Amino acid sequence: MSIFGKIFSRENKQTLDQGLEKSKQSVFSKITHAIAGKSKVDDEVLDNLEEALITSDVGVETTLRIIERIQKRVERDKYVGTDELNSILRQETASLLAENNAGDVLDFADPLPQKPYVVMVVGVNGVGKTTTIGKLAHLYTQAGKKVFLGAADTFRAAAVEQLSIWGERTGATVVKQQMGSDPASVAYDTISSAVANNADVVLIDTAGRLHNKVSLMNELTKIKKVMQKVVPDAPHDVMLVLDGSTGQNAFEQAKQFTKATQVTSLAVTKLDGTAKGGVVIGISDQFKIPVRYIGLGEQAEQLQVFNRDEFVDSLLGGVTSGR
Ligand SMILES: Nc1nc2c(ncn2[C@@H]2O[C@H](COP(=O)(O)OP(=O)(O)O)[C@@H](O)[C@H]2O)c(=O)[nH]1
Ligand SMILES: [Mg+2]
Repeated sequence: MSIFGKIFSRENKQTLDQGLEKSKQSVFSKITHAIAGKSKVDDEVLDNLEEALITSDVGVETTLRIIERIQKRVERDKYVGTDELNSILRQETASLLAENNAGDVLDFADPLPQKPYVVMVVGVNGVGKTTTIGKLAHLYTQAGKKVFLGAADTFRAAAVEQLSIWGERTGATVVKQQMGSDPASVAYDTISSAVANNADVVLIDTAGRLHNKVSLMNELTKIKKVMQKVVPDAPHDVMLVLDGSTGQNAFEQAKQFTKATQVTSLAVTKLDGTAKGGVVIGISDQFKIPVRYIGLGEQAEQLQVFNRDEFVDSLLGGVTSGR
């Protein structure tokens, strides 16, 4: 079954709308300002819209791409009223994201491509890695999957403890060693144990130290190599977690990590309580890596599969006229 039918229930849309409320308000007022007193979309309106998007954390390059698309439509259609601008903006933004296949995801209940399906979760300290893993454990166990979690962030005792709590809460099995042990060894234990127990999904938590690119690269490479002794094509997904509330800083982290390791998916957290939600559009466009999940709160149910159309609708919806 497609996720559109199942995952995007009305409750999900509500969670998304509520989570993006601040971002939406901020974008809304900027766009309203951009078209104030204008009935026709002209160069001045487009300049103002450009500024509105850039200051909404969409990012310069992505903003320019969106504006260019709108400009083409305006040229083609000759007269475009500002009352149509919002729907054009939504259409063009959604189709820009579609080019990267962002938002094409599986249902949690669907069979996974490999068994066990191994996900290594990376990102700097505090972005929400452990929380996202806990939420995923919840969603997968709810869908009937057997989940193993690897506590490979061994640098802080609290990190192992935090993952154990998510294990208790969700029924996922947590594999851990004492604090300070070798992360690669924890990853090895987790995968061995997952294979022996016929698990469906393995989520490996890692420490988010970004002191320098070389040491980060070495550490992640070592963890990967050790995993491959048990499951030769593991990890099947390297998921980078980014804190959306840091706006442009999240861009920077994505740049650093994609240089250090091959990132295959993204999760953007903490979109609730920030006005910087536009960053998801820029990140999704610029890195050509699918944004798979978004975090809209601390609760397990507040992690969502990223759906570009719903996201664009929630973030940019509702502005109809400047007159
Ligand atoms: N509001 C909100 N808080 C979040 C979200 N994701 C994580 N957090 C909080 O961010 C803090 C750091 O998260 P944690 O998972 O420990 O980050 P880690 O160091 O990357 O593992 C915790 O207090 C989490 O509850 C989210 O989507 N929304
Ligand atoms: Mg953690």
